Amino acid sequence: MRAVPWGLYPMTIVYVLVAIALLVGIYLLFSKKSEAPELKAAPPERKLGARKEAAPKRAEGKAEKAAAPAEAGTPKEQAEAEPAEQPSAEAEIPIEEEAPEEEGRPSIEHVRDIGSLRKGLAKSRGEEGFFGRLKALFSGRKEIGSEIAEEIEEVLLASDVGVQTTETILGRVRDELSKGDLVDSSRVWKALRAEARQVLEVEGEAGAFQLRSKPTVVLMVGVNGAGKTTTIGKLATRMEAEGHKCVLAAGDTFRAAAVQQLIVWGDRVGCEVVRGKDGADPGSVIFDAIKKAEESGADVVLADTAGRLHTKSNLMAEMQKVVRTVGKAMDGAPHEVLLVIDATNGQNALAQAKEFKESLPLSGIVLTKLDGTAKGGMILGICDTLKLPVRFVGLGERADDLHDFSPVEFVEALLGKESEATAA
Ligand SMILES: Nc1nc2c(ncn2[C@@H]2O[C@H](COP(=O)(O)OP(=O)(O)OP(=O)(O)O)[C@@H](O)[C@H]2O)c(=O)[nH]1
Ligand SMILES: [Mg+2]
Repeated sequence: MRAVPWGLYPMTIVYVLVAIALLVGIYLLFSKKSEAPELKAAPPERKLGARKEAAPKRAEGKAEKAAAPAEAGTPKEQAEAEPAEQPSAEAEIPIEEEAPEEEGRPSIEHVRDIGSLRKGLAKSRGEEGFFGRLKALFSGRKEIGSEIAEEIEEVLLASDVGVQTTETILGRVRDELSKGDLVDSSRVWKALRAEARQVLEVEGEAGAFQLRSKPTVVLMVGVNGAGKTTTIGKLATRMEAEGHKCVLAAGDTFRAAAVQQLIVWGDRVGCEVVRGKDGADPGSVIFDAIKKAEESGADVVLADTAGRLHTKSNLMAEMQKVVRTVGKAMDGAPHEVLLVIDATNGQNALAQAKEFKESLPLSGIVLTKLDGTAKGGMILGICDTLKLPVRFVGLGERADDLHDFSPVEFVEALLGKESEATAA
């Protein structure tokens, strides 16, 4: 074996080191570039956040404080909450082609939102749930025949969608099926989704309300246990974090515990709670809250009401009286009357909702506890029957478990793309 000249060893080492340094440099350059777009992504605009730029400095401190109730969960809750910070693989599915063009590309926040919506709808998306059962009908079938209409009907009815709404939705599906003996299953699935979206696009202002007056007076109504007080707490948390000053009105004067529950939320969020004596007239408590909000320059009054009365008087008559009194406190108030419906109550909830709609000037629905039901499809029946827009959906008990409702996003989260891949 020939010996290598002694002088060549140092040169070889130098060449190798230079090559390694070059490779490391190129790697660092490329990894920096790929991070850049994420840092530039702008936060989404929200109706309630419209005045965010003008928010006073105190909002920053409040934002941290307001976030506290969400973080103060059990270790299990905290562990579950952490992944929400990072978009999951599932959450990366963008709003697909059905989104109206003017909405443009969803921002990173937006996509994440669908991920958390989907997470909240886990029961409905599970095997035994609304979406899971529908998905199973299409699974592994590239082409399907007219028999699927009956199978879809069965799932819709079992999910409390209601007879009439089920028929409406099936109309378009049947049109698609009538195009041949065997039809491309993805076309049928698309027809189903499109119809679901149409049912949810009720006339009126969907999603979060505008702060159209100072203060904007929001009345929360609904049967006992529906989630009125909790929704007020969630809304106050969010609005204070966005820099909007809230006043809470303890209009459920029939139960001391109800007032206490609102005070706890007020303390957590850091906003004033106006209360009356036990058994006080609820209208007068809300009247006082509006006056206080006017004096202090608050942006919004969130008024709680009773869901059940101990007296013999009728709840609807009492609520009508409250609406009249609120109108006397401020012209144009209440600006929003939101009916809170418990999604786990099924057809029963629908019957109660009809009664509220007949008696009160409702401006929208808050559908709570969607996380607790496998029958997420019931939202279709609610919208179709009441013809009222859904403004928010509740997907848990924590302060940040309230989502602005958007028909496009909701259909994506409930009947999302994942399923089309199976159907195709
Ligand atoms: N899982 C889940 N629970 C919720 C949601 N919203 C409210 N809750 C729970 O439902 C229960 C009743 O909520 P409340 O806010 O007290 O209901 P309410 O309408 O004010 O009831 P009354 O004051 O009795 O009329 C509470 O235990 C809440 O934590 C939700 O979106 N998901
Ligand atoms: Mg309550």
